[in-house]
Amino acid sequence: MSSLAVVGMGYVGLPLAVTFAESGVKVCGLDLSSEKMGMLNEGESYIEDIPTPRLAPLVSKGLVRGSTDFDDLADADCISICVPTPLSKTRDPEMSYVLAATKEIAPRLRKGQVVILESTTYPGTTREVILPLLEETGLKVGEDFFLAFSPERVDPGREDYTTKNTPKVIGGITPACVEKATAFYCQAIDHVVPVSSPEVAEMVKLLENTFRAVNIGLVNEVLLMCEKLGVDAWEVIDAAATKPFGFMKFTPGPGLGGHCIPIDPHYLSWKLKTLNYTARFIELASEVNTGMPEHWVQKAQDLLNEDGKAVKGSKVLVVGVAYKKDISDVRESPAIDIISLLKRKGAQVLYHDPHVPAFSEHGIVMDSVKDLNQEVKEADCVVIVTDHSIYEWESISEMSKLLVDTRNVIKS
Ligand code: SAJ
Repeated sequence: MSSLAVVGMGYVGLPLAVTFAESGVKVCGLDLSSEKMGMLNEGESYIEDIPTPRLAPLVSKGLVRGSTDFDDLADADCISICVPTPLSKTRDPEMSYVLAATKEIAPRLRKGQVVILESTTYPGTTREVILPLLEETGLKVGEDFFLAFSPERVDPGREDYTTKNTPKVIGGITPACVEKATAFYCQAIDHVVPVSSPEVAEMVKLLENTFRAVNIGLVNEVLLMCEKLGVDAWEVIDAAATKPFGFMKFTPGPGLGGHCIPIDPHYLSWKLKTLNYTARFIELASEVNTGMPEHWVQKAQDLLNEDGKAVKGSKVLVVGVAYKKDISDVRESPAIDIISLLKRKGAQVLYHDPHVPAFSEHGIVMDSVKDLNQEVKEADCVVIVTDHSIYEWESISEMSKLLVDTRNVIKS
């Protein structure tokens, strides 16, 4: 029976741990949060994608356990690093979590172990950052230990594609590294895709997410162009999507949210800047996407103005603050930017979100209003940001005087 240690038991680490445990691999999850590891050891999940009834039996069978003691790393045949790679305040890669994890691994590294970095990062990280720290131990990569990169492809809230059935790309420092990492991952993951180097694997993930960011930026600009043309952008996009080949549908919206799409492409553009190259599509898409909250706030201002009202002093209700439908995550949510902009203009801003009872982000602390219908009726303007399935849009459209529909959920 092989064993896995997962460093960083968040929205990537916990599903990875559960997937391996369900295939019979014994898993020890390492995390700085004693609270989360305590919940885990009680068989209680803290990640929406992993319901407690799925986790609990694995914990009671001893196939998954949580720990905050990094000495537990020494027992594992394979160590997967699934820690955050956010952007710093100056929008540069924030590598402190990856460095801290690697520094916990290095002194405990033993012969035969496989180390796999899963955190999204810039091409070169595995070879230039992780490898030197691990070889300081005197152990030799490809002989004494094995090192690879394998990008996570978790899509929060999705049920059809899971950690188990989503193809997993793996790039190793040496051929033996790929072989060992692939052999380990094949125990639990249906389709493993070996590539020639960690740099290729690192770049694969950044292409995937840059592809989304750039195409979302494109459709957001299509919205802005169609407004100038007096054409319904969603009708254009829906009709274009009837093309059975050569087109992939993306939809305009409030802007880019989540801890991946708004962030990951900047890891690539940062790396290219160090090589004196400007990743123009990434920068341009970011400019369009980050400008969308302002666009929708201007819409609200114009509607209020037509109603003879200033934004200042008006009651504006934001409906839905999670960064995408039917989840509770508000990280990088454009709704927070919209709320912040409205507050700065002096509006009295309220929000409703059945998945987000309260939030504290970027200095804004708010609770969701309880009675949506009542608040819609009383609001001077309603701004729809997140299109949760739970909402009855027709009733909201009937009750609200002024409506800004960033998701086009109220079919006009
Ligand atoms: N969005 C649009 N228009 C679109 C699609 C998305 O405005 O047509 C917005 C969403 O509302 C959201 C943001 O962009 O705010 C990101 O959307 P997303 O669907 O990419 O959602 P994520 O970031 O939770 O998940 C993505 C994964 N998404 C899909 O594959 C559909 C995938 O890119 C990665 O596996 C994952 O990030 C990751 O972890 O990198």
